[in-house]
Amino acid sequence: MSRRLGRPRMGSARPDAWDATYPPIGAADLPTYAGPVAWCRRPYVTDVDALRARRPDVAIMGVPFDDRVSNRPGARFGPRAIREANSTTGVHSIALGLEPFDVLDVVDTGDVDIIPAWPERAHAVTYQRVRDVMASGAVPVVLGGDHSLSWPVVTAVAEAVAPRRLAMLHFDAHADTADDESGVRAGHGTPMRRLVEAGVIDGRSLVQVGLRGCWPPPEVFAWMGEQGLRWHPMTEIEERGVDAVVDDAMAEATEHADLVYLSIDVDVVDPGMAPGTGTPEPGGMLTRELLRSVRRIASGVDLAGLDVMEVAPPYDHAEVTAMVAHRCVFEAVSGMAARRLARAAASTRRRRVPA
Ligand SMILES: [Mn+2]
Repeated sequence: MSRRLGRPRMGSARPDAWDATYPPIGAADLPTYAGPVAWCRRPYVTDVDALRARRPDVAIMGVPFDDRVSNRPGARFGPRAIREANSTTGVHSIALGLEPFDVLDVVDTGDVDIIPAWPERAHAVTYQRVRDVMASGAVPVVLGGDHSLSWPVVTAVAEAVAPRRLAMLHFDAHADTADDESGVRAGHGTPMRRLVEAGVIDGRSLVQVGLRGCWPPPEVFAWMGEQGLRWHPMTEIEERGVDAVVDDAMAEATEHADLVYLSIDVDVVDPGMAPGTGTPEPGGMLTRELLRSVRRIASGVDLAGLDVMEVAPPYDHAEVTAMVAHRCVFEAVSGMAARRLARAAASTRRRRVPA
């Protein structure tokens, strides 16, 4: 730790020593509960021109929006809670043995300018903001917000990376492939249907992990099968273990695509470990299984973007769900850093091979 605590000057003129000089501690060394709220205390860069000039590797953005939920609202409070759910100034990934911010320039681009109760506007401005941020060359990381946002977000990412083909790895208790929810076609249970229908994601390149409970019904599974979707229910993780399932999911996602988008609905984690979400479903992944999976995916495939959705702080306890989401992003960024380092090492080795 680089922290140098100030020491008062000796020989103070005052008995209380309040004239002592303490060197300022600096924003980076403030405790995590003080100072501005940015993800992992990264620089806060919201201006599009400044982003283009800086060309960061990764851009965090919040979308405080939950007008499209079907059950309990509250995910609009997710982005701020996720940013705050960090009680360490440490930035060392013990799992990967690296400091990601030494490898990648990661900035927090703030929140999309949502107006409550205007969902059509929210989806439009979110789509536009992702396009603007990606023009800087950064990989977008979206803190939700309800899962309906993945429709505009992933559409923007797919358009920005075209003609490279985008796959999606989708961790969720629910498939989010409803045609509509009581007539609503842009709800938080429908985004994956819209993305496949529009051809944004080829059905064969949409791979789901963690499905359980009671939804979707057989006719929706039938549609998913017709589109070529692959899914790995929670029972398969119980039987085969999470690493084997995630290995298969990565192979399936990259079979017909060049880049992967990772979408995480925090309700994939068991509500005992992540209660702060709108549509909880008992019997989910362990936190450590999800964090491990995110780390392996980010270091194992080329990520074009990711989101962590459905964190609803009003139902949370002791910030546990927000901490899961915060760490999902840290594991993803650390995995991307590991992949960058591995690539650099491999190209150095290739250059050393004599001709
Ligand atoms: Mn979802």
